[in-house]
Amino acid sequence: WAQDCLVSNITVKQDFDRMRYQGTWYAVAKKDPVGLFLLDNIVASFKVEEDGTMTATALGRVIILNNWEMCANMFGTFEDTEDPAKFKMKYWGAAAYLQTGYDDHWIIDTDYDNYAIHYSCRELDVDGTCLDGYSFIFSRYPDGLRPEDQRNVTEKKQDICFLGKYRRVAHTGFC
Ligand code: ODT
Repeated sequence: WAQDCLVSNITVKQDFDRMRYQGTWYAVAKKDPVGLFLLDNIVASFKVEEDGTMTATALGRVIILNNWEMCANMFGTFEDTEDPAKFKMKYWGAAAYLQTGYDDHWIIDTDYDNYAIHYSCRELDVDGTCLDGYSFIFSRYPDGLRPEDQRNVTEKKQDICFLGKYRRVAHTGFC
């Protein structure tokens, strides 16, 4: 099987269960998009509202206006699609000078209790591969993935054609 890196061929978590996905997730690695925003100390917290809508908040260290370092307080609401693991994420910041946007938000894989692999392609290339995208590796623990999850996570990084493009996300207590 030769990998074609077509975004349309990327598989996501089967029967994604948003209820079990709720709660705190620590970003332990990130593949940045063009014009990266969240730097490190990134913690996301997911919730399912009473009407079933998935929402999230995220904290992370950012640098705005090229030299002002702060902890960004971000909010997101997730629109459902025909695939339960594929969402459209509308996001904005607590302050007007923070980033806003509307991104794909796919859950590639998760066991709900330990790890999750997120994927977002912002711009498709003419050949159907991803020209500009980002991805978070999340852990339920701030200190990283369990050794027994690492092999699977590496495999999934390869499946989404981002292997070797991640950097570690530090948690120093900044946020
Ligand atoms: O940091 C970047 O370079 C791109 C990512 C910016 C999106 C941040 C929006 C966070 C909105 C609150 C939602 C939290 C859920 C986070 C899960 C995955 C990352 C989007």
